[in-house]
Amino acid sequence: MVYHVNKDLCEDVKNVVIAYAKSNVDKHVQSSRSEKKLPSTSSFEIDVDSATHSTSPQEESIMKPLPRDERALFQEAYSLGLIGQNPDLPRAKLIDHIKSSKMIGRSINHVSILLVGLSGVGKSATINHLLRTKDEIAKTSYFETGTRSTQEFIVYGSAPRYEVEGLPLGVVDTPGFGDTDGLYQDACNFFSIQEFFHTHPKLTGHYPNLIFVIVKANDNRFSEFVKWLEHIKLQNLVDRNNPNVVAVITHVCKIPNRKVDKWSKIMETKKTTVKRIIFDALKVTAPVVLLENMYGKEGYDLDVVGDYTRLPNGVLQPKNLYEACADVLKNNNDNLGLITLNSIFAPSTKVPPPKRGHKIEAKNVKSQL
Ligand SMILES: Nc1nc2c(ncn2[C@@H]2O[C@H](COP(=O)(O)OP(=O)(O)OP(=O)(O)O)[C@@H](O)[C@H]2O)c(=O)[nH]1
Ligand SMILES: [Mg+2]
Repeated sequence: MVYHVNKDLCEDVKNVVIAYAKSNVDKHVQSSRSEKKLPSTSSFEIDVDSATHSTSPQEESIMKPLPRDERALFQEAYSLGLIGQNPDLPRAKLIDHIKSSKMIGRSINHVSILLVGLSGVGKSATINHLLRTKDEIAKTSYFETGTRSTQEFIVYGSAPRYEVEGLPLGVVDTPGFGDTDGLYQDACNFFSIQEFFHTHPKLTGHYPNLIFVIVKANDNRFSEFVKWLEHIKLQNLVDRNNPNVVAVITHVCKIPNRKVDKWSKIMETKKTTVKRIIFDALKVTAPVVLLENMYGKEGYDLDVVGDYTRLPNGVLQPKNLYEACADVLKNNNDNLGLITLNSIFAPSTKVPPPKRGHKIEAKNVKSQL
């Protein structure tokens, strides 16, 4: 599906974008406040119920997918005797976890991570890094803007402890903002993100479980960054009551790092700046994670430690990113998000090959000229 923006928008695209988005705010999601029950911890390996990742064939044979909709969720809860009591059955625990995510406006059967940021900051490369895909599943581009659509890549996990399989995690790549094709292209990109969430079969009306705001360590497009954040705010996807934002600084090895102390100091300053800008624009506090996507032999040839690589300050990536995500999900009591993240990214779990999911093309201004 190609989402077209009328040519008249060229007159004053920004105002139209803002007005249109504002008119949709009321229709979109309103989350309820939830009590935060789980303490924040930086250990990624701790599951909501200290879950193990056993995969014995016997356990797998009783596993089922998530309830397909709210009616199915209710029916299952009823059949388990969950209405009015709380038995200690695996699927009953699962339903409790789904309910905790539903309480804060997250989808009951589709966990999602949305990536946003200016053009060329490394959104697509971060997806490839996170999903550890050998092939470049999300197309990256060095010379010109790479991504011209909002495109989801889905991986599926399973959690035998809760007798659930096919737990979907949709990682959503988006076109960048502020590229050389100008304001009209920015508007088309903005609408493709908005349309993606308005038409997604499982995400419509829900907040993404996580939003990665990506910035580049050696980028000084601060005013564009602030503008983009303001646009993102208008999409009504940032949850101020249960903050779902994680900031990611990419290209970190581009900053000279022979003297690690100096590098670490520079990085701390950058982290503080990014945190402040995000807070000012989105009114949420976000953890900030450092990432180098060119970690292999063709790039900075970072030390490999198991499934991870080591940044100049010794921190393992993308473990640092999973841990920041797990903390956010725990703080929000977003337990379906946490089970799903753990089922896919727990140590020694092989990330399954991603499948392409929902997609909304952004009109390519250049190709129309
Ligand atoms: N050195 C270095 N290069 C990176 C990093 N992340 C991405 N790149 C490179 O930067 C270029 C742009 O990366 P992309 O992932 O295409 O950036 P994007 O944000 O998806 O770009 P658009 O889709 O155009 O908005 C590519 O050549 C990547 O290989 C990083 O952490 N370090
Ligand atoms: Mg891209």
